[in-house]
Amino acid sequence: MLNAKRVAIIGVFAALAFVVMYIEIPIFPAVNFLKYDPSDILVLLTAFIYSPTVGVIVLAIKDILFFIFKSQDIVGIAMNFAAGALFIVPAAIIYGKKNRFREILGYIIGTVAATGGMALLNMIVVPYYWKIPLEEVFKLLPWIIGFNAIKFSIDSVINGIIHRRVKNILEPDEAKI
Ligand code: RBF
Repeated sequence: MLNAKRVAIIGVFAALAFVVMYIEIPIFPAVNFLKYDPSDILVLLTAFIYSPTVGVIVLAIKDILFFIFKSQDIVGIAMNFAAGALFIVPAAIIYGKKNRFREILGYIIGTVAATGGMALLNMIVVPYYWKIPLEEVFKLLPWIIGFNAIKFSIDSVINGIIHRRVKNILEPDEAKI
């Protein structure tokens, strides 16, 4: 259910995620257009505590703000959104506010979905974006896969450590698991 408190919290999380997205760390020099930032942890928190739909809304607000105020790169933002959605939607659905096992399974399936899905998407997008032949993009594939696997593994571990505590603070009446 969406009450005024929840709408306010969702707005704060979207704003925080937008600011956190300014931390842009390229993990591998070979694919320095892929930049790690921890903002999807805030998105995943809202998806876990509220719902996958709320998570997608927070992800979209974060990306729209970042597009307007920082990057102005529609391809980069679309890829960030696609990666985030491929990760948080399966993770939050599988978790389903159930138990630790479902939560960990959610992280694993989410990370695999985002890593596999983004490998495919990059094969389609990168040849146009960098105007390089597909053979060249194939050489980047291990780095692209590695980047996404690392990015979403970090997000999973941090979310796994903090999500119950954050839930206890935000929704003390409902926080059981
Ligand atoms: N972000 C990801 O999390 N995974 C990706 O596979 C991914 N592929 C991208 C491919 C291209 C061509 C671009 C321009 C960006 C991509 N991004 C990806 C987003 C990037 O890491 C960064 O978040 C955005 O560019 C915003 O700075």
